[in-house]
Amino acid sequence: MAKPRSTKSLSADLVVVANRLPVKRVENDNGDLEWRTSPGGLVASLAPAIAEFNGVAWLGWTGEDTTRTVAPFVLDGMQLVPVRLSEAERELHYEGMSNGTLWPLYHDKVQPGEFHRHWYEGYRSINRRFADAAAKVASEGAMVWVHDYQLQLVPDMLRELRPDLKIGFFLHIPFPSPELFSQLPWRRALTSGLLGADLVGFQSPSDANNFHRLAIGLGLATRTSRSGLDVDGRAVTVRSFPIGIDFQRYDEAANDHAVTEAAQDLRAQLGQPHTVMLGVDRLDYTKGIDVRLRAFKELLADELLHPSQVSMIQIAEPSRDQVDAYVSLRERVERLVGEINGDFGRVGYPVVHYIHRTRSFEELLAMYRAADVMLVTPFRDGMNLVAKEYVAARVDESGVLVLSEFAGAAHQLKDALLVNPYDIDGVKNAILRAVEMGPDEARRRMRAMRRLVKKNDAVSWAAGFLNTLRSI
Ligand code: ADQ
Repeated sequence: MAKPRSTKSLSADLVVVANRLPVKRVENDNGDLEWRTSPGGLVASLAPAIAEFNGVAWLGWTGEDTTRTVAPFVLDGMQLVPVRLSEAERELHYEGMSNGTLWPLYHDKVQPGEFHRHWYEGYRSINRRFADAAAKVASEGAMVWVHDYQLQLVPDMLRELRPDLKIGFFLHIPFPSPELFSQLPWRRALTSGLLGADLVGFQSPSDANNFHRLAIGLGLATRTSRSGLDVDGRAVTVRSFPIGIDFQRYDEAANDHAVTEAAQDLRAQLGQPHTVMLGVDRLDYTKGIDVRLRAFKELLADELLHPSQVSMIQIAEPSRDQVDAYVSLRERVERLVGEINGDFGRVGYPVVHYIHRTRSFEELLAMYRAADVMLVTPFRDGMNLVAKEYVAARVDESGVLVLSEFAGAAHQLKDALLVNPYDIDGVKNAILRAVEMGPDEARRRMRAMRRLVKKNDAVSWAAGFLNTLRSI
């Protein structure tokens, strides 16, 4: 890992603007703190593209309370430009407007959101700070790629400052129907914010279509084609770019001897012969963790599944645990886990193994490899990378994926068993089908999904977006 050094003059042909920088400050062997890039994720997908540009800069928050400005630095060939964000600013911009207003609204109001004018003001001022910073770093005619719901005002703000730039925006979460979006008091400002981009990208065609319809409905754009808009004489392209994962990294690591052994150990600990079901999610109310637990509980109560033949592992990554809705979800999930084990477990043999912690890449892989059935049941999800990670990790082409039809991944992974997470009986039937599926059918389905996840990987996603932006 390259040692960070300060940048002298900042000027980049590609500027990535995201809420977070892809780095963490960690202690090195000498006991000093140094920045390290997080493996995987957006950075990995951009790696091949970086070579094509004359300087790449990434703007974002460091993850630390920075009331003072941290100087830009170079790491792994990228200029990293920290944007300062105090605790109080984060409360308005991130916890408030982003996660208290936009997150629930964009996920079809699975939980009611809150609309507060002071949150919006905080959101706007932080978006302004990001736009100002991007305007300073971008070279003449550069491409700027803005990411996600925390920064929707940036494209238009940046266009005003720097009309020479090519601006792209990608939304990682779903985009709601115009009818739902129109509840937002700031609907025009946010829509105009996005229309400042030359290219607005979404996870699925239905998200893109929702935005296309909204912009026309609000009278902020006119239709030029199915994916084209005219905004005051300027062309804006609206398209879907389903995000992918680094297939090769998962595929290779899943074949690793240590991972294979860890998966075998895990299965041995659970008792044999046995069907292992798995859920891996951030502990978020959009992910439908409670749905699959309820379905599992009913299947055990109906004696359609037997506790000596099946067990479930649920890994729930701690997330946004300052927010009331997340606290009550955690209580609900943990009560259900307790009820299932209370009703159906034996001493030393719980039926649900629940882990509320972050797990390492290798540990997750071992679980993916150990699981016969993967349960991905969100009420709404932009894509859901876990579904794709499971497929990439199934190197022996076995295993069955049960997938919500309301995850973006369902547009691509048609060979999963698709379910409506609001229909408990439907989820129960799919789980039973998955448990009982013969190896030939499972292999045929998994093989087709692996081909798809491999072909549409993270690198091809980033290249697809950047090439489209370059060409318009
Ligand atoms: P998320 O809502 O965070 O992402 P997801 O796409 O499933 O959802 O990604 C979660 C990531 O966290 C996966 O890579 C997974 O392996 C990891 N993870 C989950 N639990 C973990 C644990 N306990 N320990 C360690 N790692 C864990 C948002 C959108 C999604 C969209 C992505 C990418 O909400 O819809 O797919 O961005 O665009």
